[in-house]
Amino acid sequence: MANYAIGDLQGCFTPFIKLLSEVSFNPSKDHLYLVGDLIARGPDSLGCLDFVYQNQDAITVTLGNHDLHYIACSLLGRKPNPKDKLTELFSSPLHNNYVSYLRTQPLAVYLKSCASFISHAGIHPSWNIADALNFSKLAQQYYQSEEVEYFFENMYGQNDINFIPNEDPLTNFKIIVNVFTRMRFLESSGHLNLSQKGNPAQSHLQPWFEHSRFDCEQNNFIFGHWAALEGKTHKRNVLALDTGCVWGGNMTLLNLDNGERFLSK
Ligand SMILES: [Mn+2]
Repeated sequence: MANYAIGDLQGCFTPFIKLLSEVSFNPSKDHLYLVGDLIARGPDSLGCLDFVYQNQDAITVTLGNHDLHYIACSLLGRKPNPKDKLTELFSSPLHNNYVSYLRTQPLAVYLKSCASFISHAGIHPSWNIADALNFSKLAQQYYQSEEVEYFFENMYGQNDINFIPNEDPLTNFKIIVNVFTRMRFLESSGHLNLSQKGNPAQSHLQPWFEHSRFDCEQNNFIFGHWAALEGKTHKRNVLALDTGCVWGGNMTLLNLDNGERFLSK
């Protein structure tokens, strides 16, 4: 049995399947962790999500911002932005099943066997792993609840405070979603700056993983979301897997058991 992680698919079905065949992925023995953003912008979001849905026993997804947006549009009856290229997904007979399935998936997981924490955008430096997993569970309770529409309706926008838990469930939800699915740079106060997206070399702000807390961590932190990093964090234990396949780059697969990386081309 092997454990693998793959960065953002974003509808790039052909490179996804190519990577799985390169490592002879066997859904009856192996497990695949997808770091999120399975869909949106790329040529075949339906192909990607349907494959994941059909092989769900062998796959765990840590949801990304595009996955949450798809669930939100669906539950709130909103039309997706044409540039996301999700029309086929919305008109699929399995559309509601896909949405229900995604709502069963977490925002973060921890794999004890390879001491690895996985989420779409990363972990806030002020959160330890136990806190982070509790926060992931808390947000999941909200998006699996009867009040799911209320949470998704009000999910967007910068939260004023980063520090949780708060008394207000919606504030907690926004903070957790922003950290796990949208975070890149932090202000010196620890607040998220959600407006900058580029390469850290061109910013005066600090990427979340540059915090000194990660220098003495025994665990690995695996994330996607930030294509401008081109798979590099310059940290031994912080591993960036979004290598911009949808923008003409590669897709990256990581063997979580031995650290070996595979690129789609
Ligand atoms: Mn993302």
